[in-house]
Parts: sequence; C-alpha cells; structure tokens
Amino acid sequence: MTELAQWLTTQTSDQALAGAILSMAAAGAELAAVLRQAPIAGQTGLAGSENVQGEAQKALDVISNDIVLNHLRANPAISILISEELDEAVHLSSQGAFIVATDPLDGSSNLDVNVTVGTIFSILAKAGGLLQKGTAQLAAGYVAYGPATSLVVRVTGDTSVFTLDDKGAWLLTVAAAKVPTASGEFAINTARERFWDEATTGYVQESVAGETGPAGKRYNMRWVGSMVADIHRILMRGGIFLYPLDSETVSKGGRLRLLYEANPMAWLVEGAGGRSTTGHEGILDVTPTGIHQRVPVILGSADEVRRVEDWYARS
Ligand code: P6P
Repeated sequence: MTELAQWLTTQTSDQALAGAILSMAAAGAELAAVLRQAPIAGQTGLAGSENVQGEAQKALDVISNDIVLNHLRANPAISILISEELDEAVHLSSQGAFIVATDPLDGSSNLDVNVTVGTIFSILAKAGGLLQKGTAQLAAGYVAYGPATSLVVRVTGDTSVFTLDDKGAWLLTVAAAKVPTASGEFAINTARERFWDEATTGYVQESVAGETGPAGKRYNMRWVGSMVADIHRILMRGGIFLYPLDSETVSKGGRLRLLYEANPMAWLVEGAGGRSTTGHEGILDVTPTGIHQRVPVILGSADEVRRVEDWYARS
C-alpha cells in the first residue's frame, strides 16, 4: 500500500510543503497514542485554564497544542503557527515559508465519552500574511481519532485518506474521496431551532417533511457534536453539515472558526466534489478579518448545499 511520503511526491514538487504535511501527520500519530491512553493517565479532565474563545481548556487541549507545537518547531519550514488554543500567532522560524493554522483537538468535549475527535490543519504561504482567503490554501487536512486513526489530506488535487497502521505508517486507503452530489442525511444541532434564520428553518423543515414535502425523498439526521466526525462521514458517504449563523451566534459571526475549521474542511470537501457556503458566499472566498474569526458553515453534498443557498437567495 502507498505510504504518505510516497503519495506526496505525486501531489507536489515542493518538498518543504510535503515536509510540513508530514510534520502534522507525525503530530497526529503521536497524539493518537496519547488519546488511546488518556483515561488511564487521568488526562480527560479540565486544564483549569481558558482559551482565547473563553472556553474552558481540557488537559488534552493543552497537551495536543504542545504536541503540534513541538513537531512544527522542529521543522524550519514552518514560520508561523496559528492555533485555536493560542491567543496570538506564534513565530517559530524566520526562514520558514509556511503558516500552519490548526485546531489541535477539535471536539475535545467528546473525549470524556470516547467519541471521535480530531486535529484540523490548514497550510498557507507566509508571503500571503496571516489573513488569506481559503482559496489561497496550499494544503489542508485533519486527523480523525476514531475506531481507526485516519488522515484526510488534500494539496490541490484529490482529497485522499490514509490510515495509521500498527507500526506508525500512514497507508493510503482512499485515493480520491468523492462526496455524492445527492444525499438524504443532514447534520445540524436541532436543539438550536429557536435561534435559526428563515433559510435554515426552511431547509430543515423541507428535509424533515421527507417524501411528503418538496424534497420528495426521505431524510435522516446525524449530529455527533464533533466536526471532524461529522465531516468524515459526509466525505465518505455524503450529507450536509450546517452550523449556520443564528440569533445567538450572530454577534460573534458564527460558531466555528474560519482559518482552522471552516477553510480546511471546505478545501477537503470541495476537493472531493462537494460544495461549501456561509449562506451568502463560498467559505473559501471569505476575506478573513482576524485569526480567530468565526463564520457560518454549510458544506457537503452539492445538491443539498444548493438547496440551502436557494433558501438564502429567497429569504
Ligand atoms: P454544539 C466542538 O466543540 C465544535 O467546535 C465542533 O467540533 C462541533 O461540530 C460543534 O462545536 C458542536 O457544537 O453547539 O452542537 O455543541
């Protein structure tokens, strides 16, 4: 089976970029081993600190960020790290050509109940500065710590999936992920219905109406509460993920972060033939205003995303 380093030679001639991806993959492999033992090591509790978002940090949030930081600090090609767990961007190397934006442990509130979590990353050229559109990404990926440990990564071609074997090698298991254009599965936190806008309400009501409504087909609903888990399902079998702007999140611009959640996930999903939107523009077209900026996130099967866009166009 093809290993990650070999696959990277078919995706880019930039060995430093390949090396940056390998550094994130190595951090993911190290973190996978830590997570497997965390309940035994008593590391699933709170760290007693808050991140820049004002959210209580889990011990593993801090440990994950340290593991990523150590791997990136050891790679002179990485100039700057932007992390959900760090208030400011961290300068690592003056001669490095790349910026890495990461959520080191997304969905960490699920750790106590042993549900899949992940490390999400986006790689940008340092020359473009900290606030670049998602279309400027050089590569993006995530590590999903689930029944298997998966690395999903895209440079500018296919979105591919690697699985960590018992010797620590990343083996190619899906050469080109394809998000089915049509789907009968939506992912949204329906407990937030009272905050939704007209477009979200309209789309969900149409979907729930199933065969009896305008969608004319039956839908199912999934919501893990861990973006990496929900997006991986969508990449593998289709569906649509919605964390739209609502009356409670509008003051912050949304719930999920642009640079290290929305942009990398949109890069991966669009690389697999899916579609992404904030409701009003493609996620990758958003011009960032801050490294921790939040945006509405709607992405997945193209037909479903277009139905949501149609609702926004009408509302
Ligand atoms: P809610 C996890 O905290 C996260 O950032 C994403 O991984 C996940 O999709 C979302 O928040 C869950 O949000 O409001 O359902 O708890």
